[in-house]
Amino acid sequence: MPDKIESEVKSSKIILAQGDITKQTTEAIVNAANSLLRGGGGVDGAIHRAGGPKIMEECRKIGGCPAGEAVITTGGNLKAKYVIHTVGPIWKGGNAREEETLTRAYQNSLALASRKGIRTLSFPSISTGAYGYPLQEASKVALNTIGNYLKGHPEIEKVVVVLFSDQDFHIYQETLKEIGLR
Ligand code: AR6
Repeated sequence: MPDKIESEVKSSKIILAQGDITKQTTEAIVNAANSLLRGGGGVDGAIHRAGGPKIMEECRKIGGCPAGEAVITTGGNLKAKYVIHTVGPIWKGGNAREEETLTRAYQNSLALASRKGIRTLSFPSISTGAYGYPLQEASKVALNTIGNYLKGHPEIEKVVVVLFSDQDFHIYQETLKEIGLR
């Protein structure tokens, strides 16, 4: 019985959304950054454009973030109060510990949110754009890691995974069903 309750709680806490993560109203949004924290294209570019120069100023002070780790800045002009910057792995074929690094990127972002008292946060699909991680495999890593974290961390109330394209959204939906969270 307790298992069932746990999985019900867990599933209702993970929400899939389609669109632009910069519009999210969760307390924090997660950025798929690079290890220099110097901005770039994709979701990183969109977050810095929408959030304004304050975020980059803070990133410069922090200096950098190795792959698999996470750091935090304020949200600048965004609706979100914070941006958690994490760095996913660059896909090199699957034998370069990509899965482990991607798992750590999600885990460390969630752990940082917990430490900061953040209860609601949004993730993009880390590493599946410029860094080339195959989407279906990445969706399993993302949703399993978030689901496992939420089991032991009731302080996090809601995690939104924001998918940019229709196709990505459908693949994540299928994965959520497959792994039993929907
Ligand atoms: N909202 C939500 N998702 C988005 C948005 C958005 N506004 N824009 C793009 N995506 P990517 P990565 C999706 O390339 O693969 C940057 O230059 C996109 O469709 O942003 O981790 C950094 O500086 C894809 O599914 O991140 C790094 O150098 C997903 O976000 C590098 O790219 C991730 O794509 C990081 O590459």
